[in-house]
Amino acid sequence: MLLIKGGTIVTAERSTRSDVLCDDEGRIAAIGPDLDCPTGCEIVDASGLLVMPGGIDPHTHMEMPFMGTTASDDFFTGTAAGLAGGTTSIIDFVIPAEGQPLFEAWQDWCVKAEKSASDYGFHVAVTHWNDRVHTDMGRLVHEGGVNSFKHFMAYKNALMIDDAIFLHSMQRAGELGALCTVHAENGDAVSFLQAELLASGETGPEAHPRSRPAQVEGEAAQRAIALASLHDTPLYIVHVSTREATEAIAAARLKGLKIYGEVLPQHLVFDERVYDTTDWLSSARHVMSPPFRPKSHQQALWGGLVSGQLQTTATDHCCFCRTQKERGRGDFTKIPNGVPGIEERMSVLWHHGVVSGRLSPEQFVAITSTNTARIFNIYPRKGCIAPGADADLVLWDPTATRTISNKALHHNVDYTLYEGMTLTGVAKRTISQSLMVWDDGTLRAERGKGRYVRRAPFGRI
Ligand code: DUC
Ligand code: ZN
Ligand code: ZN
Ligand code: ZN
Repeated sequence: MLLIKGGTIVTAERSTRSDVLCDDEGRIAAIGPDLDCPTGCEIVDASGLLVMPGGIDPHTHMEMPFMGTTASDDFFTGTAAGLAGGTTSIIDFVIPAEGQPLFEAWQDWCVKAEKSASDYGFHVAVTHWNDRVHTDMGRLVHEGGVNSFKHFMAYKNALMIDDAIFLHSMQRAGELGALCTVHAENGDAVSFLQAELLASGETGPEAHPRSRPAQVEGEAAQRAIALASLHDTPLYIVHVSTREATEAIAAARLKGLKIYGEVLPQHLVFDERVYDTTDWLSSARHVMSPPFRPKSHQQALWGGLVSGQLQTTATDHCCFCRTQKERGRGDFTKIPNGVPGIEERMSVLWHHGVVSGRLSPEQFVAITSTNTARIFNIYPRKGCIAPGADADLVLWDPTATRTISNKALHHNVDYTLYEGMTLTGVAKRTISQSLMVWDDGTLRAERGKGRYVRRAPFGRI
């Protein structure tokens, strides 16, 4: 048992001075001022600290096979890094191999993820359509504890689906009470622009953002919303990075459509100038999709988060080391797309969101944890500080600062986007299943300790 004494509990609704008692089953047993310490209970001094629900990162790609290689963080190293940064759960993506039945792919991912240090769940990607997919979606919802499916409108000749497949999947998800999620970029437009750039001799990573300009995301977001509106299917748009997509989501919500949007901290902090360098590797390390944008888009993303039109933050944590990025030397379209960020997410959002005055601490909790738990139907087990909820907590030091250095991070990749950045707001301690797994610089992540979190379908969505 753990008794967290003297801290300020911050939830998505309010902040209160209160103690928290965590039981031996990994759940919160009691909350209140001056709780007594049962015999044998360890006391954690939280004075001066905020006690918040552990972060939930609903968008990671641990050990994902992608673009001819495999993401370098596995489920252990990636979730351990998350714990060190205050993130206690992830939702990763099952990506079926070409033609692979969805249920079988999910089983493969379940085996890979057994080594996770933190709790985890899966979205399953629908990459083709046939009767088997229809059946497997049902099995995944009813037997697999999956309540969300992923759709890629980009990555032509690989993961990309056409509108007909998307509509079939939306209809089936609607029957099942599952949520559709989407990577919204027009993959045909990207392919066209990539070919044009390569033909004119533009082969370096600085061509990457030019092959995926803002209109490419805006068009896909609008189309996805229009398709979802046909049957009023709820839709969650991942990594919204443009003003165009943000405005499309806000307009749809004003019409009463159930559209949700996710933002990545890296899009809030970095802009297209990261590609404006003669250092090939530095530029290639920033190759992710959607790419970094002209700075003006950041205002819209912050506005979306502040107003609640965009609800969640995630990282798209997808690590590729220097040798993997080198695969794309001479052809930017072959640079594996992806960047790390799971350990840095909470600090980056506190510093740039709360310290800057844009967000309240309660809004910070909402966008790093509670809204995600609600949207993916794991609330109030996760994203909540209440008796009976999982004892997944972060003890946050709101005034401590740290300078990010890859050497001090725990992910399995040879760089961080935030190298040298000084941030205020640090995860001082992280508690997962009532255990102190990150203790002021000491990581006690345990391989295989994480549990698969089954997510029930929605009653009527
Ligand atoms: N974008 C990335 O940058 N990496 C993984 C997949 C994606 O959509
Ligand atoms: Zn059916
Ligand atoms: Zn994506
Ligand atoms: Zn992704």
